[in-house]
Amino acid sequence: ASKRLRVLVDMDGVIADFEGGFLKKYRAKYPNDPYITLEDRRGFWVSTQYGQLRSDLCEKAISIWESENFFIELDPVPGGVEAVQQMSKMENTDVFICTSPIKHYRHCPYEKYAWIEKHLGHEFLEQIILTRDKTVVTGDILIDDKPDILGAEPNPTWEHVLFTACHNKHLPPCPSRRRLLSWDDDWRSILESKRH
Ligand code: BVP
Repeated sequence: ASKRLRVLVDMDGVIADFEGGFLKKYRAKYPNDPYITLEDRRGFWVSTQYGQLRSDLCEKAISIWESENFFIELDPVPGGVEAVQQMSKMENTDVFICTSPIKHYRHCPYEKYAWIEKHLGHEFLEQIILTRDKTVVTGDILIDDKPDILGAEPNPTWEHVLFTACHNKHLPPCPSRRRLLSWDDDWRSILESKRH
C-alpha cells in the first residue's frame, strides 16, 4: 500500500480559473472602478492588491467570491481536468483535490463539490479534501499555485510543486522548488520522479 503515489492537486488557480472568473465578475459588477489586469497581478491575495489600488476595493473584491455561483461558474484551467483524469487512471496512483474553502461558507464548500461533480464526475467526490491547513495532509506531491503553504505541521510530507499562475510567474526562481508552467508541462515526469 505504501508504494502507491499520492498526488494532492489544488483547485483554485490549478484546475479552476479563480483569477479569470474573479476579473470577469468584478468588472461586470463594478464597471466604473479600476481593476488589475491578469498581467499586472502580483501576490497570492487578490484582495490585498485591490486594497493597495484603492482601499475600498478590498471589500469589493471579497464580495465577488463570497457571491452565490462564483465558485461553481469558474471555468476549468486549460488541460487541468484532463491531467487529473489521466493521473487518476495511472497505476498505483491516488489523486486528491486538496482545496481551502473561504470562511464565508454559505456557498463555497457546496459549490466546490458541485464543480468537481460537474467536471470530474460523481465518483470524484470521494477524492475531495477541504482543509484550511494543507500541511497536516499527507501526500507525496502537492501541486499548488500558492507560493507559501504554511500551517500547523512544520515538515509536511509532500513536495510542493508550484503551479504557475498570473500572480506567481514573476517570482525569482527558487532552485529548491520545482514548477509546473502549465498542464502542458511535464507533470508525468514529476510524478515518476517521486516513485523512485
Ligand atoms: O477559496 C480560495 C479562494 C480564497 O482562498 C482560497 C485559496 O485556496 P487554495 O487555492 O489555497 O486552496 N482567496 C481569498 C482571497 C482573499 C480573502 Br480576504 C484572495 O485574495 N484569494 C483567494 O484565492
